[in-house]
Amino acid sequence: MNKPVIITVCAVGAEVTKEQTPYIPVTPDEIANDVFECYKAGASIVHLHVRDKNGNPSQDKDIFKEVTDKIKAKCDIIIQYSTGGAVYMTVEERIQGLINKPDMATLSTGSINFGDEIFSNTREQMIKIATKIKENGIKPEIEIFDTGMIDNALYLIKKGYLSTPLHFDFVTGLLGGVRATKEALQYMLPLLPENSTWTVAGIGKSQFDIAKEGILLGGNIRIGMEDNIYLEKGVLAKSNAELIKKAVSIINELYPITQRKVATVKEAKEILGL
Ligand code: KMH
Ligand code: ZN
Repeated sequence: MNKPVIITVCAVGAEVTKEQTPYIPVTPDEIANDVFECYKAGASIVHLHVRDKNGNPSQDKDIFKEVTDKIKAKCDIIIQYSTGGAVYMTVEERIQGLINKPDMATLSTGSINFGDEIFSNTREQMIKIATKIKENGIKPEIEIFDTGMIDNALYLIKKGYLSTPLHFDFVTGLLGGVRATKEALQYMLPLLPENSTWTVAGIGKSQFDIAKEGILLGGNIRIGMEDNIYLEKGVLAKSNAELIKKAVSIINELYPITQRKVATVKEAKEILGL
């Protein structure tokens, strides 16, 4: 059998509001319950953002701890903290939760337009985040929003801020970033360092189409309301678990071609060297 497909659920994010979809989980209990349903459906990693009492994006280490504890009380899903946070946050704010030593944490290796704002990751900011990730013994996931960000990651490896083997996440389909196409993946994959593992995410309507390409190309997938709130055109997903179930059905439909099943947490840990 070929390598199983790791499903990451990006359940919350920083941008989606209850006005856009009433189904976005924002309280610690809403997040933990939805993540648990996603785990039961087949997700083995949760890419985690948290919200404050008003539902606004937060990187507060105590809220991260509360949500992490609630999830861990229910299941052993791999916990990955966002260090991206929201566009207006300082790097210090973005990395404070890493003291909780989650299994994984993101590192975006470059700046990019994000809506009307800039998601800022200057060289100095990247080095600060990479250093904090390393100090806490956390496995990084390198977020690639555009092709040149791969070269920034290679630079950080060369300078010793990152160690291989690395796990990458291609966040495709953001306006101004790399397109959510098979051709874009085929361009980027040979640029990764040897022995890298990778996931693909698609923003908005590209989510399931690019996931399919990722599965066929041997990669892993990120699915969830941070990136896409629709189950299908015009139909809001009522939970992240609904989106995960749809992803699982795609993996199963492709099985005759790929011989790839949905990865368990144990398999995901082996693949990622956790
Ligand atoms: N919310 C975006 C500005 C990450 O989680 O590491 C950044 C983001 C990336 O979501
Ligand atoms: Zn995120």
